[in-house]
Amino acid sequence: MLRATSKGFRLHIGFFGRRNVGKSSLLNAITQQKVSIVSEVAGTTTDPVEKPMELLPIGPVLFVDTAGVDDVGALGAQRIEKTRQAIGRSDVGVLVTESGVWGEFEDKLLAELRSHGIPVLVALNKADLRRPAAEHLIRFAQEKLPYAELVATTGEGVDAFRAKLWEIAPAESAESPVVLRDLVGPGETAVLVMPIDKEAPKGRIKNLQVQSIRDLLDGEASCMVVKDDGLKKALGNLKTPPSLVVTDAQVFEQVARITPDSVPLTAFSILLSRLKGDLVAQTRAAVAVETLQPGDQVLVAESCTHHPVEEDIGRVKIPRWLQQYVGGELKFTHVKGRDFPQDLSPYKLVIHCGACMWNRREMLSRIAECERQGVPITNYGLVIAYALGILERALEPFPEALAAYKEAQREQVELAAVDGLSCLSEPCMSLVN
Ligand SMILES: Nc1nc2c(ncn2[C@@H]2O[C@H](COP(=O)(O)OP(=O)(O)OP(=O)(O)O)[C@@H](O)[C@H]2O)c(=O)[nH]1
Ligand code: SF4
Ligand SMILES: [Mg+2]
Repeated sequence: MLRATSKGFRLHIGFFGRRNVGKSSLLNAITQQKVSIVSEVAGTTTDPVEKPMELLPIGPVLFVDTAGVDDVGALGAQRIEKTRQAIGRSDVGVLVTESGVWGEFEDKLLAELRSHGIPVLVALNKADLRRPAAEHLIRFAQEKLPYAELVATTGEGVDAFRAKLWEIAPAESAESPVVLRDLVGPGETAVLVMPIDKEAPKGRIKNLQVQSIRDLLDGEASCMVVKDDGLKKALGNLKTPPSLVVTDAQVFEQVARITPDSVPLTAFSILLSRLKGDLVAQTRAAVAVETLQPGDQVLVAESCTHHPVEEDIGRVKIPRWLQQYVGGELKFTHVKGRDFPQDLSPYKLVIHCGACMWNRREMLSRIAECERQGVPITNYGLVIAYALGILERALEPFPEALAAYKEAQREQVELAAVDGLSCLSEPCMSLVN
């Protein structure tokens, strides 16, 4: 079953502002549905409310209605944190105010939205109660800050608001993301290897694999989908070798053995790192495994809460391998979803899932935070490929990442020579067993 556009590929549009300014009313007006609860009581929305929709002409979007962030107190602090996280994953920020009201709060919020480098649209709501103040409009014009006047409760001005959103939405939001079609030319063939074992959810195919098929078809390429035990036969049946083999990292080793060296090979998780994260930075971080020492703390993070296969990799396989590799116990902390520690200083390394359910901005914001705090962040597939000694081969389709990998390895070899540490050339094979 092909899925509709997944959450990760939608343009995320966040609504932010004080309590009671009409953020939820605006979401309901634009979607013409009762998505979010509206009331005259300030602080009605407590957790972010998400609504995916096709917003023409922008395309697939995800609206995120947030809690008003002028709260104080313990509960307020939690809300503020969730709203802050929602800013981190927004591609466009809508700053909702009551028409005629603009204070220090709005200044700070605007500055925070801008610090994330996203376009901002000011929604001057409740325009039926008060006209916008002239001084505010002058300021918006001076700062080239787009705004729209509206009355969310009647829908007045919502069409103009939608048009403004289209004007400020990042140009690339209208383009389909390229998953792998740049690696497989029109008329060429890619082979996708998907192990279907007892852990695979029944009747379902992972998001990225579905998107890969669609992407190849959009690029006028062909695609052959096989299970790992069918790969040898499939390759033998092809008259022309495929331009690329992409495999699930779980069966990387077997697939690498079967696929001739002349055929480029990579993993879905490496495609994910390029699509959702920063392949160069996450590759360098995979090599940082070499710096781990017994007793170090490692953070293992997953973007969603419902993937038993990833859970097994994150909780069992990667910890086992890393501990054997460093020759002693490591302390693992596992987190899921948006539950990510603010202080990363205890951790030597962050190992993240592929974040297939997230948009790129959110993953990039997480990577940027790790970099800011000086903690390397890699992903499951990159660590597995590194463990199996096939990361170099798997990076061949991505010259920039390959160069970063070789450089990081050189640096580690130099460090090892200085410290008299062990080799880098004998990757540990125990992860697969
Ligand atoms: N007159 C008028 N009232 C509005 C308008 N938009 C919203 N309201 C009212 O303002 C109140 C708050 O609306 P909400 O949409 O719940 O506001 P919110 O910003 O989501 O509030 P929190 O979730 O508490 O942060 C409700 O009573 C709405 O009916 C508008 O354009 N004009
Ligand atoms: S845990 Fe990560 S990689 Fe797995 S399904 Fe969730 S978002 Fe995707
Ligand atoms: Mg609300």
